[in-house]
Amino acid sequence: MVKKEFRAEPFPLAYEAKSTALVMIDMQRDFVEPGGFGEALGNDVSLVRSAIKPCEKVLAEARKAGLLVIHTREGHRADLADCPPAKLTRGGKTFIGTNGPMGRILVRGSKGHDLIPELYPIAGEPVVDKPGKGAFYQTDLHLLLQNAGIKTLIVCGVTTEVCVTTTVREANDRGYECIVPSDCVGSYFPEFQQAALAMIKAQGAIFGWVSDSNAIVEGLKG
Ligand code: TIU
Repeated sequence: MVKKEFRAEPFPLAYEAKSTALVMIDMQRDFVEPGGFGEALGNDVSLVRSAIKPCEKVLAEARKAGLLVIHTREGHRADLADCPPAKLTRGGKTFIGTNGPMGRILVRGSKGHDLIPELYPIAGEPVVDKPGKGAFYQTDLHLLLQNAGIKTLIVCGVTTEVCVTTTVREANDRGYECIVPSDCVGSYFPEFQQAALAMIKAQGAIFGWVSDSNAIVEGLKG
């Protein structure tokens, strides 16, 4: 078995392609395009769009290397029965389920809930629908990863300090080694982006490793 590794901080991460998955978190129109949930919350979505191109690069290389690729989407049933009331009216306002330019915000089946065309899944790539911020909460993600013998996760997507970090923490507690390419994750708050990435790799990779798209591509080719 050829030992491979990703250049990363706080130290290189050894991995095997057969036990590594790329998890693309919530690259949905609702978070990266105008008129969706992200914008309804008062955010400037142009800030997270920088992650799209690096994600495309990593996704293409992961597919070439034969990695399992999993996409997630945050969203709810049409009747919102799976949306906690506290999430529905967060900040005293209701956005989820209301009509926006891309259909009902964060409701499964609406245009805004869909994944962006640049990173659209291809046949055979599982899409995991999640009602929360973490991708493991009330989903079958752990089961899919366990059945595929996955130990290492490359985690990309949006937003860094919300769904990406929540997922990395959930994954770390379940025994996965997570590596986050810093340019493949995006936040509406640059200072949160920086702090979230610093927290992941602190204390000898307390939650995981931080890298970048070039290092992931090099590592996958290596
Ligand atoms: N608001 C925000 O930054 N993020 C979310 O609500 N969801 C995800 O990060 N996917």
